[in-house]
Amino acid sequence: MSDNQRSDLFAPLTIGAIKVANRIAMAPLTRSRANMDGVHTPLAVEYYRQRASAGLIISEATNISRQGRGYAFTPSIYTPEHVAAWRQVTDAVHEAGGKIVCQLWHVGRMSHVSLQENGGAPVAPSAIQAGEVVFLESQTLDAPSMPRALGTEEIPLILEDYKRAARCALEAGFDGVEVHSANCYLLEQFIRDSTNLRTDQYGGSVENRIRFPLEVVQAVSEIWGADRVGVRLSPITRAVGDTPLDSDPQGTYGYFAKQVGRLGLAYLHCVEGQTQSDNEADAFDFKALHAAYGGRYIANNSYDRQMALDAVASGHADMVAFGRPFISNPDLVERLKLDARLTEPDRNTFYGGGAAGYTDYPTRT
Ligand code: 8OZ
Repeated sequence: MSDNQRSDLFAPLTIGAIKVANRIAMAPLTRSRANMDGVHTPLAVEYYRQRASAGLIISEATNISRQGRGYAFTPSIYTPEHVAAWRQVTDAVHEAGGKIVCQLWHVGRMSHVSLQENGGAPVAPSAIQAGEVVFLESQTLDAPSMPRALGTEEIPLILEDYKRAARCALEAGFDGVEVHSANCYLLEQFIRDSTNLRTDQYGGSVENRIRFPLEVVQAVSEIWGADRVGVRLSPITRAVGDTPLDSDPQGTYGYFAKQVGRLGLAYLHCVEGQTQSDNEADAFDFKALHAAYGGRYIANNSYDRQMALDAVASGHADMVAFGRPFISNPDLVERLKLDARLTEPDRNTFYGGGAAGYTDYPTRT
C-alpha cells in the first residue's frame, strides 16, 4: 500500500503538489507579534522553526494590503520588507524539514479607522457594521468601524492586491498559499447573505455571492499553480461577535466547495463549528461538503488525539489541523505519536508581547 493510501495520522501524504511528512497541520494562529508595519521579527523565525515537525504549517493570517488589516501587530505580505522577514521564517522551517503555506487575509469590515490609511472607513460587500471587537495599535479594544460598501469597480483592485500578495509569498519561499475565506472576514462577508446585500454581479444569488472568493482563488492559482493553493471555510462559525450565518449554509458552501473543487486545488480546510459540541456543528454535514469538493480535506476545530486518529482512519479528513495545542506544544506531532501529556496554553499570552508564551514552551525532555 502506498503512503498516500495509508489512513494513518503519522504517515506521509501528498496534498496537491505539496509532500507532507504526516497528516497533522498547524492551524493558522494569530499571535500579534509583528511590528507596527506588519514585519516579522526574529522571534517569529524561532517560533515557526520550533513547530516544523508539523506535516504542514499554515501561517497565521497575513494581511494582503493595508486596507485588509484589522488587527494591530499582525504580519503582512505586500512589501519587500515583509517578504524578507517571511523568507527567514520559510528558510528556517525548510531547514528543519517542514512545509509552510501563507494564509492570505483581508478582514473586510472587521477593521477600524485607526488601522486604515488616512483614517478611512474599512471596506465590505455592504455597509453593515460588525459586532466584534478589534485590537488597536494603542493596545486597546474597540468596536469595528462602520464599513463602506465596495464599488463594483473597486473589486478588481482587491483582486490585484491578492495577486501581489501571492507573488510576494512565492518570493518569500512558501510552499503554497491558503486563501482565508473563513471566520467572517472579507471573502466570507461576500459568501453569506447576512453580510452581502449587493445588487451587482457580486450579490444576490449564490453564484453571485461566491463570485469574488472564486475569482480570488483563481487569480492566486494562476500565480502558484492550483495544486499549491488551499482554501479555508467556516460555514457555521459566527466569530467572536456573533456574525449571522448564511440562510442556507449547506447549499451555499456546498456550491462553493463544488466550484473550487473543479480547480484542482491542494486542499479544502474547514473550521467545523466553534466547538465540537456545538449543536450547529451536528446540523451541518461536513462529509457532504468534503464530497462536493472532491479533493484533499483538512479538518479543524477542537480535535483531540483520538478524534484526529479516527478522522483520518475513517477517511473523514486527509489531515487534521491543531491550533491551541500547537501554541504550547512545539513538538505536538511527537507527543501525539507517543500519546504523551500535552501542556496547556496560557491564554494571557495568546496575542501580543514577546517570547513569553510564544517561543518559550519546552519540548519533552
Ligand atoms: C484570533 C484573533 C484575531 C484574528 C481568524 C485571523 O479568526 C483570525 C483571528 C483569530 O481567522
